[in-house]
Amino acid sequence: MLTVHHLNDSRSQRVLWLLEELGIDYKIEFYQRDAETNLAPPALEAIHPLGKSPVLTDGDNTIIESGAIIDYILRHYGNGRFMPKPGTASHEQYLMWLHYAEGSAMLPLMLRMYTSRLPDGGEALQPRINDELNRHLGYMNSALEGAEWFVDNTLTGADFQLSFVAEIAPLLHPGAELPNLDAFRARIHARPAYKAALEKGGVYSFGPG
Ligand SMILES: N[C@@H](CCC(=O)N[C@@H](CS)C(=O)NCC(=O)O)C(=O)O
Repeated sequence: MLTVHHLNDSRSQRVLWLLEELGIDYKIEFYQRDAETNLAPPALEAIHPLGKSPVLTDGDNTIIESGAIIDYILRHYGNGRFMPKPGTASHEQYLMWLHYAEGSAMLPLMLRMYTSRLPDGGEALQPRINDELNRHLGYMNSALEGAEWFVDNTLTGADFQLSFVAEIAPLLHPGAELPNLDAFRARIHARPAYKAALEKGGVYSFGPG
């Protein structure tokens, strides 16, 4: 049985959304962030030493990294859905965006989150972080020009992975003009499977307002 080790208010929400879209059986093991530190509880370290969420367990397989988890689910349980055919140029684009989300787009967002907790708000670093946020979020916004989804204008695993970037961007880079990214987020939030995933996953502060 597929089991998602799910932390409230976290990247694992997008994995639940994917599983709801696929309509396959899965189980959720719930973990709560510490009210003071916001960190995951030590119980998650018993599943994987990093103690981060999401973790997917499936028989003998324990998989971390949401991009790898999405890809694993699609390869093993997707029946061809949400993934361009391997060997095609579209598949290369799917892999590129799947890696891009955590490999590049999340970095300036995380820098903004952590530096803003410094006593002076990390003032000296903010211009550089702003440039990077504009560069990456602007890149995503232009990739969506005239398209609803990132690859072939068809919903793929890349969109599930990029959904978290689109969800936290307005909180960490407010006021940026990103109309296509805003529409992407709204499109995701309107999907019945997304709403079902929200109900199953519990507290998630980055969903529809
Ligand atoms: N790149 C990883 C990031 C995993 C990660 O940092 N997860 C956060 C939740 S969004 C977490 O578990 N935070 C709790 C902690 O660090 O204790 C992924 O995409 O799965």
